[in-house]
Amino acid sequence: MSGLLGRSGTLSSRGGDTAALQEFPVEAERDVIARLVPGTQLRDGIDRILLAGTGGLVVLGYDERVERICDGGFELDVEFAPTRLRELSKMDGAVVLSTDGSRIVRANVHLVPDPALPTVESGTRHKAAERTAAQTGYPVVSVSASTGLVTVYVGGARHLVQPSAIILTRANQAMATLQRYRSRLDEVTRRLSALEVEDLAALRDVLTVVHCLELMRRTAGEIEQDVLELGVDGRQLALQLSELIADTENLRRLLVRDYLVGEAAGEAQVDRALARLDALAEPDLLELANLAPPLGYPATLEALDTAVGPRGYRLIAQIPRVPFRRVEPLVANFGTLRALLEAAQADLEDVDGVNAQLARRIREGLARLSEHGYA
Ligand code: 3AT
Ligand code: 3AT
Ligand code: MN
Repeated sequence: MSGLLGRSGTLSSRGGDTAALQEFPVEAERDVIARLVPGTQLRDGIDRILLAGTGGLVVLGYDERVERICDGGFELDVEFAPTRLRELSKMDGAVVLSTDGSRIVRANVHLVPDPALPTVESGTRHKAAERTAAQTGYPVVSVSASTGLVTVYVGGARHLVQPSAIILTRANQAMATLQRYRSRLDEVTRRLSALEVEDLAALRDVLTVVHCLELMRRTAGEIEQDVLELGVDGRQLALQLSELIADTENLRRLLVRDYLVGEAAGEAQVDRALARLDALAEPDLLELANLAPPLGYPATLEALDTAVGPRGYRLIAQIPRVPFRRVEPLVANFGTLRALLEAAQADLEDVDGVNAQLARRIREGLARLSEHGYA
């Protein structure tokens, strides 16, 4: 499924008979959106059409398929420029760009796509745009003179190209939510660490952290989509986002590696568990118990009270100057955080690749963890 679907219904895929269209060069929606973001020449041209209020119809590609449905107008073949696009859009009909977008090939064209192709639109401009996109596989942009809405049609889907101000309002709200999740994540993670060294953790405490991570992941995904659509207007947002979610992907993996039921998990098993967490729908996240099955526990309230102990990946990885490649053999050797905490320096040195200096560092780190809750 496309990542663009589902969000506020702006991009909706239609079913229907698209089998005959498979051979056409349908661009991925993401790529099409990227061609239209603020900062691009094409977007500049569209914004100018909006200012002029004339409306517009722009076909983003030209080959024999497009040529066949072009009626009249005139051939130009000039370099693309935002101002030219605006001037040419003052005329009736469509403007056709070369497939790479660098040239304006034709203008004042009447598009005559197959009228049998289904369309949800009612205006003639929008009908023509939707059908032309479906028939040729090239994206088609319509700028509505009456509503000021900009729509891009791609294959059987369409997407509303919204002004940055509207997207930013939405994105900033999501960012505030993400910030709240972040503070909560830091809080519940600290709590889990403290419980882990005391050997007092229950599945509930682990899932509370996982839950927070899943909420963050979904919110971050929405913001990422907005960042994509904002182009140059989204730089600030992108920085904020990457700062907030910096280590969360890593944390997710470490938690799964620490707690997945059964033998110490390999990468493939971890990926599978993470995919199962990903697959949980938003309403599933309302019940903590629903997060238990991906880790191998039943989705029951009683299961939440199960006493659990980590293998130790997450906490050992927190100890400064312990290379991550040493964490693996350490955990493999001792099996649990409990055993690692109880290990003497000499026991640690017995592990492959752990010399006296590293063993001391680990011992000291574990001691700090036990005493202060941080490494
Ligand atoms: P004006 O002189 O601008 O009124 P025009 O021949 O320049 O007429 P336009 O392309 O500006 O025509 O289209 C004006 C409207 O006419 C747009 C659309 O609602 C209607 N229209 C044009 N072609 C058709 C058609 N084939 N079927 C139904 N309505 C059409
Ligand atoms: P607006 O929202 O009014 O801009 P619409 O979908 O209601 O768009 P209209 O019937 O009002 O469309 O037509 C507006 C203009 O769109 C008229 C003409 O310049 C252009 N247009 C309509 N159909 C075609 C077509 N098949 N090919 C090229 N241009 C077209
Ligand atoms: Mn109209």
